[in-house]
Amino acid sequence: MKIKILTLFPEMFAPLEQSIIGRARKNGLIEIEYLNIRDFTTDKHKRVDDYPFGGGAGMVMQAQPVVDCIRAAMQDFPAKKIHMSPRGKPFTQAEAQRLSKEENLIILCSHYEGVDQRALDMCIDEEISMGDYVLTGGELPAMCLVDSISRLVPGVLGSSESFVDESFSDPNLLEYPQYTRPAEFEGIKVPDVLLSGHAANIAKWRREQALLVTRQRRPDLIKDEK
Ligand code: 4F9
Repeated sequence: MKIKILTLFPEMFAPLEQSIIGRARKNGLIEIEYLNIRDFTTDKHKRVDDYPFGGGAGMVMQAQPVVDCIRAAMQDFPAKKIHMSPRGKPFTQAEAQRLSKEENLIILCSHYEGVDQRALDMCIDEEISMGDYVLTGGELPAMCLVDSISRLVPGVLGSSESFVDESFSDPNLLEYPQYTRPAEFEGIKVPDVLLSGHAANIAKWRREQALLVTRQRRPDLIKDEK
């Protein structure tokens, strides 16, 4: 998979060089390229934003550098063009699954005060939100998007990191509690059933725990109990 990220702050993306995504990039499974939107401005002072028509707080990213940057990214690169925005469709694991099947992606990072709407109307296929809160920019949500999509690309996760197959684990439930050695830590013991070696009882316990924690914390995830 190849991803082009369009941003005013390419240095913010250092986390994607670490850990599992960093390894996937070294292995050539994931390719990430950055385009600095400022490099595309025709303004002699390199400005990329201006005051909003109609007044109001904040600055608006101008259409010209954004559109020219997206067009440059699109050269010989047929890709779905995504804008990170609180106005977008809420991101879910199902959306991550869908996008992980794309060969190419272009991700535009902007600032909430906004981008000139004409640039979005002309160039963007989808807007995606990472939650109902406002950030200083779309860079952190873009990193979440890249991370969640990349780990679903075949070969990115090693066998020990392997994601739980959606057909085995219920995507509508939160995870059951996990334990590892020692069997007793500061006087607190691991639940007996997990040490029993009885596979059916362990599966039943885990299912009950997953239901319990989901009912307590995220009842909205359990469709029939809403
Ligand atoms: C984008 C917040 C996606 C949540 C972009 C400011 C954003 C965001 N999800 N906030 N710019």
